[in-house]
Amino acid sequence: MLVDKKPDVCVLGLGYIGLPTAAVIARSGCRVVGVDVNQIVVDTINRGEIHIEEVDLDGLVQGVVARQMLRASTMVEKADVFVIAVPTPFDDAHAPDITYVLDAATNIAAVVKPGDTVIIESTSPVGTTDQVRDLLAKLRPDLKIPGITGETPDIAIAYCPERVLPGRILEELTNNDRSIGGITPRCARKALTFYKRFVRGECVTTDARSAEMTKLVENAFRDVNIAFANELSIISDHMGLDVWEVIRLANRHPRVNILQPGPGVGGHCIAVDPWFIVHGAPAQSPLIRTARNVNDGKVDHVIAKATQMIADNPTFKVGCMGLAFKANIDDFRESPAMKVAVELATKFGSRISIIEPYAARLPAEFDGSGADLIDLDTALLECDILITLVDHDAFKAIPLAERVGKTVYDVRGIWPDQPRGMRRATDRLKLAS
Ligand code: SAJ
Repeated sequence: MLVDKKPDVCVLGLGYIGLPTAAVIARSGCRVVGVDVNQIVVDTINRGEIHIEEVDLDGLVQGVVARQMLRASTMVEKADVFVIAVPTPFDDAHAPDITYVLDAATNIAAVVKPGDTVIIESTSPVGTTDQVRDLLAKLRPDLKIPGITGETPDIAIAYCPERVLPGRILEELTNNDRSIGGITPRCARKALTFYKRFVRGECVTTDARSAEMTKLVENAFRDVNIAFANELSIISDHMGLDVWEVIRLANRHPRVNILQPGPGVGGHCIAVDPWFIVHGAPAQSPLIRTARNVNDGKVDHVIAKATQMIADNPTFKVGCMGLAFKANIDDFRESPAMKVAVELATKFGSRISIIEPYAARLPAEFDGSGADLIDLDTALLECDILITLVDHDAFKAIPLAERVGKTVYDVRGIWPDQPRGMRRATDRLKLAS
């Protein structure tokens, strides 16, 4: 009879990826201990509560904690499988910092035993899994390490990036395909067996370096494509064209699918990961570097255009619509919409109102600016200029009848029926005067 002992699992890092991952693994029937350096996070989870917002995560964590399948700790504990899901930030020169991954590996080295599998999920520069292997080999000379020993290794080491979309994490964690890169094919096979327990999508094995690069490439691909859309919007402004009309028509071509321009690229992944490629191969990556610069530059373009519009209409009250880094979420960190709104609030003070259904109060960045937070009804009553910085569903649902007479800078293109852009808005103003 085939004996299927469910592995005990230790997940290191209980953030936006680590906590949902730990909870989904626990739901599959494995006992999981989640590890985080933050005592408050650990206490919160042990109460069956969560410290981040994600659809359906609260109920799942509550359930697996209540059934004692998941608990949190500040200390790494013995387990059969270790999953590293800690942050990998970059420094001012855009160089990746894998200190947290190496710290996690150091803690694992203290408890890892023959038969265990160590998996890195953190987005990492190519070569990180090799570095973790070398560190484990140094710290645990008693173990036969894959890629170093000529015999059957004692442990397996693999890289398996997450690719979930915030707002759909639980669904995508289960249903998305996964790339699993082993230090050796045996390592990949061991990690594959583990992921098959809770992933319904296809799990495809490869080597560790290819898996590391795959993750970076996915986000760089999206960044380059968004940069194309953002550059088109700047060109269209210069040429007096409506970029949304141009994209709408171009996308009717069967092999053209242009993404949506916006105020720039936010979040913690797409604006970061391409730099890991550029840092690894600077001379070979001019396109990826330029795309990053185009997307970062789009924020300045939006600020300049909005500033002009507000300065040209000194009596108009302005509504900045949205602060989140993308639609229908409450995450304002690394958000281009925030950058634009804060800059306009600093320049124009109490003429600026913020509309953000996902905010209970204005973030501290607005302190002292004079700007206020108002609800949608008030904005539609009081604001003469509306600047759409986020494509929240609540904003998209505003009918033209409620926008009539407003001057609109539709940065996100959410109101296709509105005469768009400064050119038309200004024309309309001239006609009205
Ligand atoms: N954006 C645009 N125009 C578009 C699409 C997006 O301006 O047409 C902007 C968004 O408003 C946002 C930013 O790009 O500011 C990023 O949003 P996103 O929805 O494209 O991606 P994220 O950051 O939420 O998640 C990405 C995803 N990667 C890809 O789609 C290739 C996700 O699958 C990854 O797991 C995640 O990064 C990650 O953790 O790496």
